[in-house]
Amino acid sequence: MMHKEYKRYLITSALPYANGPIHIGHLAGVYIPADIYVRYLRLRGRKVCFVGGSDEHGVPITIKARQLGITPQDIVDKYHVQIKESFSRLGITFDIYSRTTSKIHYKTASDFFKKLYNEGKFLEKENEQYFDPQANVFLADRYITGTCPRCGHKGAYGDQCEKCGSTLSPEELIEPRSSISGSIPEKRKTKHWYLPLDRYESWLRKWILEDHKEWKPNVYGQCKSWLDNGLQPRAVSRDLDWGVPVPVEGGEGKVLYVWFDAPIGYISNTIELFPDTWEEWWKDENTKMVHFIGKDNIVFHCIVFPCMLKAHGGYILPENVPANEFLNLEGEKISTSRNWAVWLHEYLEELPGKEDVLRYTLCSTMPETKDNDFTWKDFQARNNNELVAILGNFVNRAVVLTHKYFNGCVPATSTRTDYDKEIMGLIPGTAATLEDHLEHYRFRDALKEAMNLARLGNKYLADTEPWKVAKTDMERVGTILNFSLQLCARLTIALDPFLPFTTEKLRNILNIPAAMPWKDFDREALLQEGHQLNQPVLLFDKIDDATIETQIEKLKKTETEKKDVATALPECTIDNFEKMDIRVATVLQAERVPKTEKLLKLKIDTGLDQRVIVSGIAQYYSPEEMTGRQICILANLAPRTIRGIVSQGMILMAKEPGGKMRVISPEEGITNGAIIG
Ligand code: B3M
Ligand code: ZN
Repeated sequence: MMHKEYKRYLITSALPYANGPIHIGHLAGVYIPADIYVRYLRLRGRKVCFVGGSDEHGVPITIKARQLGITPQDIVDKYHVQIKESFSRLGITFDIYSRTTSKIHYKTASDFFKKLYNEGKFLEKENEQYFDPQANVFLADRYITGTCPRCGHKGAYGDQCEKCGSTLSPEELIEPRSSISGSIPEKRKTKHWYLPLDRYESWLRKWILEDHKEWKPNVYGQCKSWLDNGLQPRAVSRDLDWGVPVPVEGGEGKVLYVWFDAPIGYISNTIELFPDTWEEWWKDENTKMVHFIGKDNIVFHCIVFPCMLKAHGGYILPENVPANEFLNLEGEKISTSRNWAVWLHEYLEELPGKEDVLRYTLCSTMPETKDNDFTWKDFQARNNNELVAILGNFVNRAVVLTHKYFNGCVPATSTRTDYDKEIMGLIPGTAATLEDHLEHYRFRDALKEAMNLARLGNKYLADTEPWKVAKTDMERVGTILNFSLQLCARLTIALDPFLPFTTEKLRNILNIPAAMPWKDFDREALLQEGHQLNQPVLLFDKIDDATIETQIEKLKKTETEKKDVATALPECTIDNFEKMDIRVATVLQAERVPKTEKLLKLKIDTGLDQRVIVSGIAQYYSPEEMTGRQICILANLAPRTIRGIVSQGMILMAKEPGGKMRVISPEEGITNGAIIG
């Protein structure tokens, strides 16, 4: 297929929410492929703008802020900086990495909305929504908690139960409560603006299903199924106080829906980068726009955002949306809440200098057509058996031998054997194959093809054995090494999009001052005869078992710790707390309750009285250990009869991960009856 030649390439990668760090799933899904692609385009001399940035709105950010008692701005400030820095350390070469809380973005998103509003492109609808009468705010679904109608879990959210995984609507929750004030939410009328996607359906059908049959099957398939199911108008505003304010009459107290403003962030960030020329990037048909995203963002980039652009008018549409599937970790879904993830910022600290090993592994296992799995063992094997044993080994042998026999100068070639010709004959096809893979977003195949050059070099050295030939025929050795060094130089081009740190090292070893352009790929003599090489350094080190074990242990450990920590309860009020009479007491006597394994009968002094509490701690404490000890009790818990004994109150205990119960002991010498609160 012929490719249209474009004047410029606008490449976007999903704007990550700035409420947590980046993990390997994000990288393999979005940022590694996008970066490989833009590096390749730049090598080809194309004019490229690679846009990234933080998505700083959305309800999860406000919830996290509330939980931590800080502002949403505090959260996004922290993570924006962390994410931006970790990307740059991994060599992700954005031309701009800005944020959706920037002034320019507020103006751009606001103007975009106003234009659609003024031109009557929205529907206005009033509906009923849950409202918190005490906090005086409408409640996003996430802010309503209650009992899951499916599994009975008490802390289910208005949009989802995290225990059983069901998608819910707030109406389904049993005993819904506002997690802001704890009060019972009530229904109130509220007005919102909707983008009538249904009106764009036939246009979308043609644009995607007919004109973009070349999109990846996973992307095309998802779009088709959305379209076949029929599109509905989508609300583009929310009752929230964190976001871009709705800039029209009646918009007070409302903000743009995060998925309305976030993709406009691509535009805002381009404006920030090119205040004068941004329009040529967004409005000229000679720009090729490509969105790199994960599969959960397909509908927004293939359906919603294109409809927004179409409704606005004047904008180009994406030429492709090469979404990836998901990356799993050690056979399980990556989960940020369970901490089942490899975090980029931690990786960079713990495995310094191994940026390209991560890039290599994630590209090799990229979930291009289906979900894929990252394992630490595979990471180790790819490093040791491929990067070290193939690439590193080949380069090292070629350079070390050149130093040994030719003082580090590229030797002259003489007669080529038939074998030489056979091997060299394999090279000219590589550039074209690589291009074909890269132009079609097949990054795994492309990397394999580039690595095949190193494989070829290794095989060539093993077959020709210059170290043996050196005893008899130095001219022949020169020919072998010249060819090998040309191959090393070619690797600096072929691998540059994938392993930029390594190709830089390699260029230093080969004494190539600047990156060679893609068009040099097929040139036979990339290095001139007599060219002086620098001293070799190893491109890669072996990764030992201990390093891998440490990572696996860390993963397992954080996961068990996290898994057993009870999930947070919905917010409560001081009133809820003040109803509880919690005070310090002393155990006067303790004995086992006969015929039970778990129960101790404790006689205690509460300062108010002496009373009996039966407690299920016999597995953890002997009567002797408890006697004389100060403890904390809930004194006004309604009495219960346990094994015929009336228990008046409850001892406060901490339940360790794993279930072990520990008594909470106050500091020594506190008066019995002292109130805790
Ligand atoms: N922040 C969703 C995500 O990280 C969202 C992407 C926005 S791209 C405009 O999955
Ligand atoms: Zn449930």
